[in-house]
Amino acid sequence: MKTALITGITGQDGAYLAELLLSKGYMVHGLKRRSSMFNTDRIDHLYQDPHEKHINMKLHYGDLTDSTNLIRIIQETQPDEIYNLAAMSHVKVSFDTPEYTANADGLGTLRILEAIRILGLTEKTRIYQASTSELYGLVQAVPQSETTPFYPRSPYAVAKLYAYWITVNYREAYNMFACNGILFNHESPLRGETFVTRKITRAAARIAMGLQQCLYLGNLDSRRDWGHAKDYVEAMWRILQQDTPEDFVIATGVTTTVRDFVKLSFAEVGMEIEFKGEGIEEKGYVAACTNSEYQLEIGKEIVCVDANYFRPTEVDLLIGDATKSKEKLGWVPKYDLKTLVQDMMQADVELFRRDTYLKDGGHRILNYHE
Ligand code: NDP
Ligand code: GDR
Repeated sequence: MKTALITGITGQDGAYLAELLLSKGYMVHGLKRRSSMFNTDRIDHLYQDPHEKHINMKLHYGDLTDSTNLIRIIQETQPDEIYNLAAMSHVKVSFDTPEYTANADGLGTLRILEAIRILGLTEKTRIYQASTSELYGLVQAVPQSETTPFYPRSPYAVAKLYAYWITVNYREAYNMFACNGILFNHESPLRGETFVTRKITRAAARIAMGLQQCLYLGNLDSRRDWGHAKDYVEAMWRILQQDTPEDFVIATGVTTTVRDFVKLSFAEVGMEIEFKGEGIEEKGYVAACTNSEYQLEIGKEIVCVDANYFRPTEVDLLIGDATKSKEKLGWVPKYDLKTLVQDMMQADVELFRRDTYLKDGGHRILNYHE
Protein backbone atom coordinates (compact mmCIF):
# COMPACT_ATOMS: atom_id res chain seq x y z
CA MET A 1 0.00 0.00 0.00
CA LYS A 2 1.44 3.39 -1.00
CA THR A 3 1.23 6.32 1.38
CA ALA A 4 0.50 9.87 0.25
CA LEU A 5 0.48 13.16 2.12
CA ILE A 6 -1.73 15.90 0.67
CA THR A 7 -1.29 19.47 1.87
CA GLY A 8 -4.42 21.50 1.08
CA ILE A 9 -6.64 18.41 1.38
CA THR A 10 -9.61 20.59 2.43
CA GLY A 11 -9.44 22.57 -0.84
CA GLN A 12 -10.99 21.84 -4.22
CA ASP A 13 -8.09 19.82 -5.65
CA GLY A 14 -7.21 18.18 -2.35
CA ALA A 15 -10.71 16.74 -2.08
CA TYR A 16 -10.74 15.26 -5.60
CA LEU A 17 -7.17 13.99 -5.25
CA ALA A 18 -7.91 12.30 -1.91
CA GLU A 19 -10.86 10.54 -3.51
CA LEU A 20 -8.73 9.42 -6.46
CA LEU A 21 -5.86 8.11 -4.30
CA LEU A 22 -8.24 6.27 -1.97
CA SER A 23 -9.81 4.58 -5.00
CA LYS A 24 -6.31 3.45 -5.99
CA GLY A 25 -5.74 1.86 -2.58
CA TYR A 26 -3.46 4.51 -1.05
CA MET A 27 -3.21 5.38 2.62
CA VAL A 28 -3.96 9.11 2.50
CA HIS A 29 -2.72 11.63 5.07
CA GLY A 30 -3.95 15.19 4.85
CA LEU A 31 -2.72 18.45 6.33
CA LYS A 32 -5.56 20.51 7.72
CA ARG A 33 -5.50 23.98 9.26
CA ARG A 34 -7.17 24.59 12.55
CA SER A 35 -10.26 26.72 12.01
CA SER A 36 -12.92 28.11 14.32
CA MET A 37 -15.60 26.14 12.45
CA PHE A 38 -15.58 22.82 10.63
CA ASN A 39 -13.65 23.25 7.38
CA THR A 40 -13.84 19.73 5.98
CA ASP A 41 -17.07 20.01 3.96
CA ARG A 42 -15.39 18.91 0.75
CA ILE A 43 -13.98 15.70 2.24
CA ASP A 44 -16.64 14.80 4.80
CA HIS A 45 -17.94 12.03 2.52
CA LEU A 46 -14.48 10.40 2.76
CA TYR A 47 -14.32 10.71 6.55
CA GLN A 48 -13.49 7.65 8.56
CA ASP A 49 -13.84 7.51 12.30
CA PRO A 50 -10.28 7.61 13.68
CA HIS A 51 -11.41 5.33 16.49
CA GLU A 52 -11.94 2.52 14.00
CA LYS A 53 -8.99 0.16 13.56
CA HIS A 54 -8.50 0.09 9.80
CA ILE A 55 -8.62 3.55 8.39
CA ASN A 56 -6.97 4.68 5.19
CA MET A 57 -7.39 8.42 5.53
CA LYS A 58 -6.09 10.51 8.40
CA LEU A 59 -6.00 14.28 8.93
CA HIS A 60 -3.24 16.11 10.77
CA TYR A 61 -3.34 19.67 12.04
CA GLY A 62 -0.66 21.75 10.39
CA ASP A 63 0.30 24.79 8.41
CA LEU A 64 2.75 25.49 5.61
CA THR A 65 4.20 28.36 7.63
CA ASP A 66 5.27 26.01 10.46
CA SER A 67 8.42 23.98 9.66
CA THR A 68 8.67 21.94 12.83
CA ASN A 69 5.15 20.73 12.43
CA LEU A 70 5.76 19.79 8.77
CA ILE A 71 8.90 17.87 9.73
CA ARG A 72 7.04 15.97 12.43
CA ILE A 73 4.12 15.04 10.19
CA ILE A 74 6.38 13.91 7.36
CA GLN A 75 8.46 11.88 9.79
CA GLU A 76 5.38 10.23 11.28
CA THR A 77 3.72 9.48 7.95
CA GLN A 78 6.82 8.53 5.87
CA PRO A 79 5.01 9.30 2.61
CA ASP A 80 5.92 7.78 -0.74
CA GLU A 81 4.32 10.79 -2.40
CA ILE A 82 3.65 14.35 -1.23
CA TYR A 83 1.21 16.53 -3.14
CA ASN A 84 1.84 20.12 -2.09
CA LEU A 85 -1.52 21.72 -2.91
CA ALA A 86 -1.84 24.05 0.07
CA ALA A 87 -1.66 27.74 -0.78
CA MET A 88 -3.24 31.13 -0.39
CA SER A 89 -4.65 30.58 -3.86
CA HIS A 90 -6.63 33.76 -4.59
CA VAL A 91 -4.80 36.09 -6.97
CA LYS A 92 -6.72 39.25 -6.04
CA VAL A 93 -6.37 38.58 -2.30
CA SER A 94 -2.60 38.18 -2.73
CA PHE A 95 -2.39 41.92 -3.46
CA ASP A 96 -3.84 42.50 0.03
CA THR A 97 -1.73 39.84 1.78
CA PRO A 98 1.55 39.73 -0.18
CA GLU A 99 3.84 38.85 2.72
CA TYR A 100 1.68 36.01 3.99
CA THR A 101 1.27 34.73 0.43
CA ALA A 102 5.05 34.68 -0.07
CA ASN A 103 5.46 32.84 3.22
CA ALA A 104 2.84 30.15 2.60
CA ASP A 105 3.09 29.71 -1.18
CA GLY A 106 6.81 30.35 -1.66
CA LEU A 107 8.61 29.41 1.56
CA GLY A 108 6.01 26.74 2.35
CA THR A 109 7.30 24.73 -0.61
CA LEU A 110 10.89 25.16 0.57
CA ARG A 111 9.89 23.92 4.03
CA ILE A 112 8.52 20.69 2.57
CA LEU A 113 11.57 20.10 0.38
CA GLU A 114 13.89 20.79 3.31
CA ALA A 115 11.90 18.50 5.60
CA ILE A 116 12.40 15.65 3.15
CA ARG A 117 16.14 16.37 2.97
CA ILE A 118 16.53 16.69 6.76
CA LEU A 119 14.65 13.43 7.31
CA GLY A 120 16.78 11.53 4.77
CA LEU A 121 13.77 10.78 2.57
CA THR A 122 15.17 12.14 -0.71
CA GLU A 123 15.22 8.69 -2.31
CA LYS A 124 11.88 7.54 -0.95
CA THR A 125 9.53 10.50 -1.24
CA ARG A 126 8.29 11.94 -4.53
CA ILE A 127 6.94 15.51 -4.51
CA TYR A 128 4.32 17.17 -6.64
CA GLN A 129 4.33 20.99 -6.54
CA ALA A 130 1.12 22.81 -7.52
CA SER A 131 2.51 25.30 -10.01
CA THR A 132 0.27 27.50 -12.06
CA SER A 133 -0.39 29.15 -15.40
CA GLU A 134 -0.29 32.45 -13.49
CA LEU A 135 3.50 32.13 -13.85
CA TYR A 136 3.10 33.14 -17.51
CA GLY A 137 1.39 36.39 -16.51
CA LEU A 138 2.05 39.08 -19.06
CA VAL A 139 1.70 37.37 -22.41
CA GLN A 140 5.05 36.44 -23.97
CA ALA A 141 3.78 33.82 -26.43
CA VAL A 142 0.69 31.65 -26.92
CA PRO A 143 -0.18 28.88 -26.48
CA GLN A 144 1.89 28.59 -23.30
CA SER A 145 3.98 25.43 -22.89
CA GLU A 146 6.75 24.14 -20.61
CA THR A 147 9.27 26.30 -22.53
CA THR A 148 7.36 29.62 -22.54
CA PRO A 149 9.11 32.31 -20.41
CA PHE A 150 7.46 33.38 -17.15
CA TYR A 151 6.39 36.95 -16.30
CA PRO A 152 4.35 36.83 -13.06
CA ARG A 153 1.81 39.63 -12.47
CA SER A 154 0.74 39.26 -8.83
CA PRO A 155 2.25 38.56 -5.40
CA TYR A 156 0.63 35.12 -5.71
CA ALA A 157 2.36 34.40 -9.00
CA VAL A 158 5.71 35.71 -7.75
CA ALA A 159 5.49 33.45 -4.69
CA LYS A 160 4.61 30.52 -6.95
CA LEU A 161 7.58 31.39 -9.17
CA TYR A 162 9.89 30.88 -6.18
CA ALA A 163 8.15 27.58 -5.42
CA TYR A 164 8.55 26.48 -9.04
CA TRP A 165 12.28 27.17 -9.15
CA ILE A 166 13.09 25.82 -5.69
CA THR A 167 11.40 22.57 -6.76
CA VAL A 168 13.57 22.45 -9.89
CA ASN A 169 16.65 23.32 -7.84
CA TYR A 170 16.11 20.57 -5.26
CA ARG A 171 15.56 18.08 -8.06
CA GLU A 172 18.88 19.05 -9.66
CA ALA A 173 20.89 19.61 -6.46
CA TYR A 174 19.77 16.59 -4.43
CA ASN A 175 18.49 14.27 -7.13
CA MET A 176 14.99 14.40 -5.66
CA PHE A 177 11.90 13.20 -7.53
CA ALA A 178 10.29 16.66 -7.42
CA CYS A 179 7.98 17.84 -10.21
CA ASN A 180 5.95 20.90 -11.12
CA GLY A 181 2.51 20.52 -12.61
CA ILE A 182 1.86 23.83 -14.36
CA LEU A 183 -1.90 23.68 -14.22
CA PHE A 184 -4.18 26.09 -16.01
CA ASN A 185 -7.45 27.12 -14.33
CA HIS A 186 -9.59 24.20 -13.32
CA GLU A 187 -13.02 24.41 -11.82
CA SER A 188 -15.79 22.17 -10.47
CA PRO A 189 -18.82 22.18 -8.19
CA LEU A 190 -16.26 22.21 -5.34
CA ARG A 191 -14.58 25.41 -6.58
CA GLY A 192 -14.25 28.14 -3.95
CA GLU A 193 -17.14 30.60 -4.15
CA THR A 194 -14.97 33.68 -4.77
CA PHE A 195 -13.32 32.43 -7.97
CA VAL A 196 -15.04 33.80 -11.02
CA THR A 197 -16.56 30.62 -12.49
CA ARG A 198 -18.20 29.52 -9.26
CA LYS A 199 -19.30 33.07 -8.51
CA ILE A 200 -21.03 33.07 -11.90
CA THR A 201 -22.65 29.62 -11.64
CA ARG A 202 -23.93 30.35 -8.14
CA ALA A 203 -25.34 33.69 -9.23
CA ALA A 204 -26.93 32.26 -12.39
CA ALA A 205 -28.73 29.63 -10.31
CA ARG A 206 -29.80 32.17 -7.68
CA ILE A 207 -30.96 34.85 -10.14
CA ALA A 208 -32.97 32.30 -12.13
CA MET A 209 -34.69 31.21 -8.90
CA GLY A 210 -35.41 34.76 -7.80
CA LEU A 211 -32.99 34.59 -4.86
CA GLN A 212 -30.59 37.30 -6.09
CA GLN A 213 -30.98 40.46 -8.21
CA CYS A 214 -27.60 41.09 -9.74
CA LEU A 215 -24.17 39.59 -10.34
CA TYR A 216 -21.26 42.01 -9.75
CA LEU A 217 -18.07 41.20 -11.65
CA GLY A 218 -14.72 42.78 -12.52
CA ASN A 219 -12.81 42.34 -15.77
CA LEU A 220 -15.11 40.61 -18.26
CA ASP A 221 -12.54 40.45 -21.03
CA SER A 222 -9.83 38.30 -19.51
CA ARG A 223 -9.49 34.92 -21.12
CA ARG A 224 -8.85 31.69 -19.30
CA ASP A 225 -8.22 28.09 -20.29
CA TRP A 226 -10.77 26.37 -18.04
CA GLY A 227 -10.76 22.63 -17.38
CA HIS A 228 -12.39 20.33 -14.81
CA ALA A 229 -10.57 19.67 -11.51
CA LYS A 230 -11.41 15.95 -11.69
CA ASP A 231 -9.36 15.62 -14.87
CA TYR A 232 -6.51 17.68 -13.43
CA VAL A 233 -5.97 15.63 -10.26
CA GLU A 234 -5.59 12.56 -12.47
CA ALA A 235 -2.72 14.38 -14.21
CA MET A 236 -1.08 15.18 -10.84
CA TRP A 237 -1.00 11.49 -9.98
CA ARG A 238 0.35 10.53 -13.40
CA ILE A 239 3.18 13.07 -13.06
CA LEU A 240 4.48 11.22 -9.99
CA GLN A 241 4.24 7.77 -11.64
CA GLN A 242 6.81 8.58 -14.36
CA ASP A 243 10.29 7.02 -14.50
CA THR A 244 11.99 10.43 -14.35
CA PRO A 245 10.90 13.66 -12.64
CA GLU A 246 9.82 16.37 -15.07
CA ASP A 247 7.52 19.41 -15.24
CA PHE A 248 4.27 19.31 -17.20
CA VAL A 249 1.66 21.77 -18.48
CA ILE A 250 -1.93 20.64 -17.93
CA ALA A 251 -4.53 22.55 -19.96
CA THR A 252 -7.40 22.09 -22.42
CA GLY A 253 -6.00 24.33 -25.18
CA VAL A 254 -9.28 26.28 -25.40
CA THR A 255 -9.58 29.84 -24.11
CA THR A 256 -12.81 31.67 -23.23
CA THR A 257 -13.65 35.15 -21.94
CA VAL A 258 -15.33 35.72 -18.59
CA ARG A 259 -18.13 37.31 -20.63
CA ASP A 260 -18.74 34.06 -22.53
CA PHE A 261 -18.60 32.01 -19.35
CA VAL A 262 -21.45 34.20 -18.06
CA LYS A 263 -23.52 33.54 -21.20
CA LEU A 264 -22.89 29.79 -21.10
CA SER A 265 -23.84 29.54 -17.43
CA PHE A 266 -27.08 31.50 -17.67
CA ALA A 267 -28.01 29.51 -20.81
CA GLU A 268 -28.03 26.38 -18.63
CA VAL A 269 -31.00 27.84 -16.71
CA GLY A 270 -32.75 28.97 -19.90
CA MET A 271 -31.68 32.61 -19.72
CA GLU A 272 -30.22 34.45 -22.70
CA ILE A 273 -27.84 37.24 -21.74
CA GLU A 274 -26.98 40.19 -23.93
CA PHE A 275 -24.02 42.44 -23.11
CA LYS A 276 -24.38 46.11 -23.98
CA GLY A 277 -20.82 46.70 -25.09
CA GLU A 278 -17.21 45.60 -24.94
CA GLY A 279 -14.22 46.87 -22.95
CA ILE A 280 -13.06 46.63 -19.34
CA GLU A 281 -13.57 50.29 -18.48
CA GLU A 282 -17.32 49.75 -18.46
CA LYS A 283 -18.91 50.28 -15.08
CA GLY A 284 -22.43 49.76 -13.91
CA TYR A 285 -25.00 47.51 -15.53
CA VAL A 286 -23.64 45.77 -18.59
CA ALA A 287 -25.93 42.87 -19.41
CA ALA A 288 -29.58 42.10 -19.43
CA CYS A 289 -31.73 39.05 -19.73
CA THR A 290 -33.42 38.83 -23.15
CA ASN A 291 -35.29 35.58 -22.74
CA SER A 292 -36.00 33.44 -19.73
CA GLU A 293 -37.75 30.19 -18.92
CA TYR A 294 -38.22 31.56 -15.41
CA GLN A 295 -40.60 34.39 -14.42
CA LEU A 296 -37.88 36.98 -14.96
CA GLU A 297 -38.59 40.39 -16.43
CA ILE A 298 -37.22 40.56 -19.98
CA GLY A 299 -34.69 43.36 -20.40
CA LYS A 300 -33.93 43.32 -16.69
CA GLU A 301 -30.28 44.14 -16.07
CA ILE A 302 -28.61 41.43 -14.11
CA VAL A 303 -24.86 41.77 -14.61
CA CYS A 304 -23.00 44.77 -13.28
CA VAL A 305 -19.30 45.71 -13.41
CA ASP A 306 -17.79 46.72 -10.09
CA ALA A 307 -14.26 48.15 -10.37
CA ASN A 308 -13.44 46.81 -6.91
CA TYR A 309 -12.90 43.45 -8.57
CA PHE A 310 -10.27 44.79 -10.99
CA ARG A 311 -6.69 43.77 -10.19
CA PRO A 312 -3.76 46.21 -10.07
CA THR A 313 -2.07 44.08 -12.74
CA GLU A 314 -4.10 41.57 -14.73
CA VAL A 315 -3.32 38.42 -16.68
CA ASP A 316 -5.21 38.96 -19.94
CA LEU A 317 -4.83 35.72 -21.83
CA LEU A 318 -4.09 32.13 -20.88
CA ILE A 319 -4.19 29.25 -23.32
CA GLY A 320 -2.16 26.14 -22.65
CA ASP A 321 -0.35 23.67 -24.84
CA ALA A 322 -0.50 20.27 -23.10
CA THR A 323 1.11 18.28 -25.93
CA LYS A 324 3.89 16.96 -23.67
CA SER A 325 1.37 15.72 -21.08
CA LYS A 326 -0.72 14.01 -23.71
CA GLU A 327 2.32 12.28 -25.20
CA LYS A 328 4.24 11.35 -22.05
CA LEU A 329 1.51 11.00 -19.43
CA GLY A 330 -1.20 9.74 -21.77
CA TRP A 331 -3.39 12.39 -20.13
CA VAL A 332 -6.68 13.11 -21.92
CA PRO A 333 -9.35 15.28 -20.24
CA LYS A 334 -12.87 13.85 -20.10
CA TYR A 335 -14.64 17.20 -19.70
CA ASP A 336 -14.83 20.13 -22.11
CA LEU A 337 -16.07 23.65 -21.34
CA LYS A 338 -19.71 22.78 -22.01
CA THR A 339 -19.77 19.72 -19.75
CA LEU A 340 -17.82 21.64 -17.09
CA VAL A 341 -20.42 24.42 -17.06
CA GLN A 342 -23.25 21.86 -17.02
CA ASP A 343 -21.71 20.04 -14.05
CA MET A 344 -21.26 23.26 -12.07
CA MET A 345 -24.71 24.63 -12.93
CA GLN A 346 -26.50 21.39 -12.06
CA ALA A 347 -24.79 21.34 -8.67
CA ASP A 348 -25.59 24.97 -7.91
CA VAL A 349 -29.22 24.71 -9.01
CA GLU A 350 -29.55 21.72 -6.69
CA LEU A 351 -27.81 23.60 -3.87
CA PHE A 352 -30.09 26.64 -4.06
CA ARG A 353 -33.32 24.75 -4.57
CA ARG A 354 -33.19 24.34 -0.79
CA ASP A 355 -33.16 28.15 -0.40
CA THR A 356 -36.28 28.51 -2.55
CA TYR A 357 -38.16 26.20 -0.15
CA LEU A 358 -37.02 28.38 2.74
CA LYS A 359 -38.01 31.54 0.88
CA ASP A 360 -41.44 30.12 0.00
CA GLY A 361 -41.84 29.26 3.67
CA GLY A 362 -41.37 32.94 4.55
CA HIS A 363 -37.77 32.69 5.76
CA ARG A 364 -35.20 35.38 5.07
CA ILE A 365 -32.56 34.32 2.55
CA LEU A 366 -29.04 35.53 3.18
CA ASN A 367 -27.17 37.60 0.65
CA TYR A 368 -23.73 36.38 -0.19
CA HIS A 369 -20.84 38.85 -0.14
CA GLU A 370 -18.21 37.74 -2.62
P1 NDP B 1 -8.13 26.03 -2.73
O1 NDP B 1 -8.01 27.47 -2.41
O2 NDP B 1 -9.45 25.43 -2.99
O3 NDP B 1 -7.45 25.18 -1.56
C1 NDP B 1 -6.26 25.62 -0.92
C2 NDP B 1 -5.96 24.68 0.23
O4 NDP B 1 -4.78 25.14 0.89
C3 NDP B 1 -7.06 24.63 1.30
O5 NDP B 1 -7.11 23.32 1.81
C4 NDP B 1 -6.52 25.59 2.36
O6 NDP B 1 -7.01 25.32 3.64
C5 NDP B 1 -5.05 25.24 2.29
N1 NDP B 1 -4.15 26.25 2.85
C6 NDP B 1 -4.11 27.57 2.58
N2 NDP B 1 -3.13 28.17 3.26
C7 NDP B 1 -2.54 27.19 3.99
C8 NDP B 1 -1.46 27.18 4.92
N3 NDP B 1 -0.79 28.29 5.24
N4 NDP B 1 -1.11 26.00 5.48
C9 NDP B 1 -1.79 24.87 5.20
N5 NDP B 1 -2.83 24.82 4.34
C10 NDP B 1 -3.18 25.97 3.74
O7 NDP B 1 -7.15 25.77 -3.97
P2 NDP B 1 -7.27 24.70 -5.17
O8 NDP B 1 -7.65 23.40 -4.63
O9 NDP B 1 -8.06 25.32 -6.27
O10 NDP B 1 -5.77 24.67 -5.69
C11 NDP B 1 -4.82 23.74 -5.16
C12 NDP B 1 -3.42 24.25 -5.44
O11 NDP B 1 -3.21 24.37 -6.84
C13 NDP B 1 -3.11 25.64 -4.87
O12 NDP B 1 -1.75 25.63 -4.49
C14 NDP B 1 -3.31 26.58 -6.03
O13 NDP B 1 -2.52 27.73 -5.88
C15 NDP B 1 -2.83 25.70 -7.18
N6 NDP B 1 -3.44 25.94 -8.47
C16 NDP B 1 -4.80 25.95 -8.60
C17 NDP B 1 -5.37 26.09 -9.85
C18 NDP B 1 -6.85 26.10 -10.03
O14 NDP B 1 -7.30 26.55 -11.10
N7 NDP B 1 -7.64 25.61 -9.08
C19 NDP B 1 -4.52 26.21 -11.06
C20 NDP B 1 -3.11 26.14 -10.79
C21 NDP B 1 -2.60 26.00 -9.55
P3 NDP B 1 -8.45 25.90 4.14
O15 NDP B 1 -9.48 24.96 3.58
O16 NDP B 1 -8.31 25.84 5.61
O17 NDP B 1 -8.57 27.28 3.58
P1 GDR C 1 -7.43 33.34 -11.45
O1 GDR C 1 -8.95 32.95 -11.14
O2 GDR C 1 -7.08 34.69 -10.99
O3 GDR C 1 -7.21 33.02 -12.91
O4 GDR C 1 -6.64 32.30 -10.53
P2 GDR C 1 -10.22 33.85 -10.83
O5 GDR C 1 -11.39 32.97 -11.07
O6 GDR C 1 -10.11 34.53 -9.53
O7 GDR C 1 -10.16 35.00 -11.97
C1 GDR C 1 -10.22 34.67 -13.35
C2 GDR C 1 -10.40 35.93 -14.15
O8 GDR C 1 -11.71 36.46 -13.92
C3 GDR C 1 -11.62 37.86 -13.73
N1 GDR C 1 -12.76 38.31 -12.93
C4 GDR C 1 -13.03 37.99 -11.66
N2 GDR C 1 -12.37 37.18 -10.80
C5 GDR C 1 -12.92 37.02 -9.56
N3 GDR C 1 -12.31 36.18 -8.70
N4 GDR C 1 -14.05 37.68 -9.17
C6 GDR C 1 -14.73 38.52 -10.01
O9 GDR C 1 -15.74 39.10 -9.64
C7 GDR C 1 -14.19 38.67 -11.32
N5 GDR C 1 -14.61 39.39 -12.40
C8 GDR C 1 -13.72 39.14 -13.37
C9 GDR C 1 -10.28 38.04 -13.02
O10 GDR C 1 -9.85 39.40 -13.12
C10 GDR C 1 -9.42 37.06 -13.80
O11 GDR C 1 -8.93 37.65 -14.96
C11 GDR C 1 -7.04 30.94 -10.42
C12 GDR C 1 -6.66 30.45 -9.01
O12 GDR C 1 -7.21 29.18 -8.82
C13 GDR C 1 -5.15 30.39 -8.86
O13 GDR C 1 -4.84 29.78 -7.61
C14 GDR C 1 -4.58 29.56 -10.00
O14 GDR C 1 -3.17 29.51 -9.90
C15 GDR C 1 -5.00 30.13 -11.34
O15 GDR C 1 -6.42 30.16 -11.40
C16 GDR C 1 -4.51 29.30 -12.51
